[in-house]
Amino acid sequence: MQHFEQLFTSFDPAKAEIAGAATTQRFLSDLRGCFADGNAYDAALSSGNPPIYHVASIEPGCDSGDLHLGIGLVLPGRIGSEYYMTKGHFHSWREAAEVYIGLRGDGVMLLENESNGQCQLLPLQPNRIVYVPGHTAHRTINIGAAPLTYLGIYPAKAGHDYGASAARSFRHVVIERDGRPLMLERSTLLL
Ligand code: PAN
Ligand code: ZN
Repeated sequence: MQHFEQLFTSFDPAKAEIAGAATTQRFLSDLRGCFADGNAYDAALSSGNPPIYHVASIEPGCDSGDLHLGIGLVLPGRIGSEYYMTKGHFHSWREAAEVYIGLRGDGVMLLENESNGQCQLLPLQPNRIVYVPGHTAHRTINIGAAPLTYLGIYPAKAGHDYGASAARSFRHVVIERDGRPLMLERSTLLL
């Protein structure tokens, strides 16, 4: 059953706001276990609990052919040398793919395939499209100095799985090194 008022709407690409949409705000405390440097995380949290990102979602229907969409904004910043990022997830319905479109700022998407562990780091920037295949954990990372905003479109029945496999154990981390992003295997980090 579709909600007519959600079939036509407008959005603010700079603020990542959609008229009338429900918005989820994530703070640093919501990302416990995501950042590789636990000491840097605890230190940052002890001096405050800053917002890290938010997502405004439109969910017009939930039949098997329906689509949902979300506009996200990840603030600029780092915990230790690791950039601010989303929790990241698999879709609960693993086959569900997703299309991301960059709107503002300078970001990357970290993709990790569930079955073979293969990982990719793809640019997420204005006028760029990232196709996230099914069975792929995905995380959005702001590598710039300004807010990163993007639009994501996915099957209504995708669902979000934030379990240990996605949120806590992405095998790779993206850190800032000499002013540039660098992807490293988590297991090689000496902290
Ligand atoms: C996006 C994400 C959004 C926030 O709309 O939900 O970027 O990231 P987390 O869900 O990992 O907190 C999406 O991929 N939806 O499926
Ligand atoms: Zn998704």
